[in-house]
Amino acid sequence: MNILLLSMPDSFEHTPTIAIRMPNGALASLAGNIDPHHRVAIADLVLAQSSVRRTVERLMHEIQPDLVGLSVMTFQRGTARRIISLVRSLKRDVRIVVGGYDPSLAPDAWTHPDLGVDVIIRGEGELTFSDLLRAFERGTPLSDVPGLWFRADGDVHRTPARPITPVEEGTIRPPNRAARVLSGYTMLGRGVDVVETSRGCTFDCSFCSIIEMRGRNFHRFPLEQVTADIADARRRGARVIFIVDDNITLDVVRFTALCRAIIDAGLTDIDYMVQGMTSSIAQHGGELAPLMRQAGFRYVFLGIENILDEDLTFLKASAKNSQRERGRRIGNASTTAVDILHRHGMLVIGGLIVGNPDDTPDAIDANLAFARKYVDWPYIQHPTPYPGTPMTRDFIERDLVVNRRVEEYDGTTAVTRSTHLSAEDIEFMRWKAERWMKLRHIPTVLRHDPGFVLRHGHRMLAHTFRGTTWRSLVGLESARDVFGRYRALRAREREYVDWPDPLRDHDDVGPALSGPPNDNGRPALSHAARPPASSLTFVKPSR
Ligand code: B12
Ligand code: SF4
Repeated sequence: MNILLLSMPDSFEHTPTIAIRMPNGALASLAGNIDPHHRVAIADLVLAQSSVRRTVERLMHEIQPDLVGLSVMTFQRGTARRIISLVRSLKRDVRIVVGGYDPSLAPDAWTHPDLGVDVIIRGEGELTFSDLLRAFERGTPLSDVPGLWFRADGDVHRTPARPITPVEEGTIRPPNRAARVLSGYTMLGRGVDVVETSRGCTFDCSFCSIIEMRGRNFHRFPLEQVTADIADARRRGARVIFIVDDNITLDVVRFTALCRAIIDAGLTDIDYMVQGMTSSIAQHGGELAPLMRQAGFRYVFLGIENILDEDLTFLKASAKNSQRERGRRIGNASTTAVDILHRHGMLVIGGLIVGNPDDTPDAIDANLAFARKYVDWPYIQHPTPYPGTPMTRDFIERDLVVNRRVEEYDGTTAVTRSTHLSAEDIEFMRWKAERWMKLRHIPTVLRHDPGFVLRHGHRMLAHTFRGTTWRSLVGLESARDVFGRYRALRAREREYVDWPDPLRDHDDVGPALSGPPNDNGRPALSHAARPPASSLTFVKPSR
């Protein structure tokens, strides 16, 4: 079969395409795990952000796909709908398959007949996608493939969930990067790629989608497979690698072994980026951090989440941010973790969440002050009610969700209010403070990538300070005026595809809280069109 796999062009405030254009790791992994006779092409549309329609039209013409697969996050839902409609207009009989976080956690947002999706793949995709292609080729019933919702005979059918894959057994083959047909993956001008070394997490932070997506579990890829994968990315030009594991710091012994394996394999000329828990770094950093640095780790994204205990309790993120002595919690681990990483020459991307239900201006200010003082690059977000997370239910129950347009659920648009502050005020506070924190990081980037900063520094600054004018610089306009302009620009940026949304005229497009349950039995929260529940049937495999 001819297969075209697409990731969406939508990016968000903290990953502007001028500085960061990373490949979607899921698509290469899917491509590496289908039968070898298929002809597969991967197009990360973030590489063609200003020419999405033209690029899709060209690829459809060149590849003549029998099947198009799309990987979609919740804030990319609207773009995905337009792309599906465009693809269908170019080839009526093409099969459309969607997967990733949004289709998995809000499948009911993907079943409207006018949308044209044939199959929704839920959760881990490799084995399900491979089985699906076999079923299409052999003409066997899709009801035999676990992990699907599919359309047949005018109805949407759901098959049983597929169990999580034990990746340590070599069941998942390495990604197929050769299938990528667009080029230009860069991070501050250097070639960038993504690598997975483990999957899953055993924590249950209330804002995170991972638990709803795959339950609480942790699986490790064999280290030889990981170093071979890094070497493959390197051979193809990557000089920066983002390790996309959900929580690599769950198993510090194995993380240490990974650093040693990278060093032994001579793969230390790469800048690695990774996300980690403050508690693990604070507790084990003494041994881990020097090895990380030796292996080439440069940026560590720390999930600090919040520095106030009440907020951490709400986010259910206290345990992963606790500093302990003899098993007893003695405080927040953030400053210790930051300090250890800094002492070993690494830079901290500070992940914080402000605008929680009971946040006051002082609570937000305390977090912003912390970020100003301790982190090198702020990655501050607002609590966002993604489908299926426990936090989403909390916000709804307290009637704090003020914006149901999921296209704006990008993490830096405040879509919920607190009991003390409006969503707009929360976003304004973050936006105003964060721009200056980002500016402060430029000299560090200049030292590491002088050519890039000299060529593109002005565009990075223009992006960070968009909305600013000479009038605002000399004080003739207020920060609120600039913020208003920034928000208008941001709204325009969300129009990535010059093609109508096939569901724009449907009056049943709206909040749908009580959609059909997810695989784990909880209701999905999706803010989009869905068919009447009566048209959904649960099928048992014929075997
Ligand atoms: C790495 C990562 C990033 C990287 C992206 C690197 C890249 N280009 O891939 C960075 C840091 C840049 C990033 C940014 C953002 N991210 Co992010 N990110 C992740 C993370 C940690 C891992 C994703 C990953 O690569 N996993 C490995 C791959 C192999 O697995 P996978 O993506 O799940 O794909 C599997 C299945 O989903 C499925 N599948 C996926 N696509 C498809 C497509 C088809 C056709 C099929 C059949 C199957 C299929 O099969 C795959 C293989 O098993 C997740 C999860 C987490 N724990 O936090 C969040 C996560 C995906 N991000 C999320 C979000 C929201 C964002 C941001 C908007 C910022 C934010 N608010 O958090 C931005 C937006 C990025 C942008 N486009 O501008 C959310 C998505 C929630 C949702 N419901 O949409 C997650 C789940 C985190 C969370 N908040 O809970 N992210
Ligand atoms: S520790 Fe990280 S990956 Fe695990 S549930 Fe919390 S936010 Fe998600």
